[in-house]
Amino acid sequence: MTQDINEPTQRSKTENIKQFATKIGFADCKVTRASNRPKSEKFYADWISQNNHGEMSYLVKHAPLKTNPKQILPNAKSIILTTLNYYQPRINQGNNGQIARYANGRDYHKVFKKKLTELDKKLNDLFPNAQTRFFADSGPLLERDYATNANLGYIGKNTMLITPKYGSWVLIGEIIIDQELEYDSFNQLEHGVCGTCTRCISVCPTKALKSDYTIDAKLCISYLTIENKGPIPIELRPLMGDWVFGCDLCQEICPHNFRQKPSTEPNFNQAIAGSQIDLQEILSMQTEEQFVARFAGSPIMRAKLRGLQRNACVVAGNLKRKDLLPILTQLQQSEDILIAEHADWAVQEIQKITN
Ligand code: B12
Repeated sequence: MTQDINEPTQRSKTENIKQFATKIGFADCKVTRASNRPKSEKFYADWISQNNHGEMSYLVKHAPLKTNPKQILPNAKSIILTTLNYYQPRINQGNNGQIARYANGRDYHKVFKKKLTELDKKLNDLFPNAQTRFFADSGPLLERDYATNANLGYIGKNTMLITPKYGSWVLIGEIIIDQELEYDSFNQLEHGVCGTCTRCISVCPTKALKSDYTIDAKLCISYLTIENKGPIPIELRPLMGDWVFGCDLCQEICPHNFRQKPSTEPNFNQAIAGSQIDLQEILSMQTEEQFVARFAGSPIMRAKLRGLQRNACVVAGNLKRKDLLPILTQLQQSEDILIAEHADWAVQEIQKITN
């Protein structure tokens, strides 16, 4: 049987998908074979067995799925990987808490969900009855590896996916589909290399980055301020500086990030938390309702009021914010022992210079 010349071929369908993805605001879109197992399968297992994941137990639970899309979609054939540029110039005034750039505006999970839903509809037009599953971040796939397989970028010593157009200031989302597409493959020549550069390793105050492209997540300021729900280890507190939610130091120092371009995605520009946060405002919040009213729709919600206040105490102590002593003294009496203890630590840090 001869193929109908009007029937779009795999190549033109793939091209159509990529064009549509960039039209709806993705920075890039590439495709890898679902059966193309990431090279880091063993690396991931070792990373977990060495307890680099700390208390992120979902990473252990996800281990069998991380490199096995067929366990997510049984007839998985292709993974369509997309990136979104989220870079924002930092507007910091005065001595306050810093927020990582990815968390300045609207939660990227929501932004991806909307865009991936649109892309998914497009896929359904091109392949009626196709089965798909999509994720961004919260899914159980080793996203950076699949993104590398699809040639979206390469992994740097800061463990970030570094892209030719936007450096590492991109987030990743993907759609798994049970259809064959035209595939991209990793081409080192299209990317930079880290070479002998170790700036990210040196800049990390908590020494979370190792020289073998690995991170000890338990030491990463991002983990300490977001994923960690308990006390922040005392010896790490002074090293957190003014980071109250996440950290960008290992990206800011990266020479590949000269490629940064402000994101045109309105949801990222619409600052909910902004790049800097008023510590007095955070420390004075009394109810979860106040917290939700201020941060609804923002990634900050993940820390909850309790986590954010804990972090704000540490930053207040590090910045020696004498003006915050009255509110910190009140928090020393908190019924929540986590808050009381962190407030206590901050008061002692501030009094070290004021006495
Ligand atoms: C758990 C997690 C964290 C943890 C652990 C981070 C880590 N490096 O593993 C913590 C809380 C610390 C964290 C922090 C951040 N995260 Co995070 N995180 C994740 C999550 C959910 C899983 C990552 C994971 O499985 N880690 C385990 C390690 C072993 O796997 P991996 O890092 O993905 O990939 C490794 C292997 O592929 C291997 N590898 C690949 N090639 C090679 C080559 C060689 C030679 C070697 C040896 C290894 C190797 O090295 C990679 C890096 O370790 C992913 C989303 C996802 N579903 O994948 C987001 C994700 C990695 N995070 C992301 C972001 C944005 C961040 C922060 C920048 C947020 C912030 N500003 O605070 C920081 C960056 C800190 C850093 N330098 O990694 C983005 C990264 C985008 C990008 N451009 O790379 C992701 C992909 C989310 C998304 N969908 O966009 N994160």
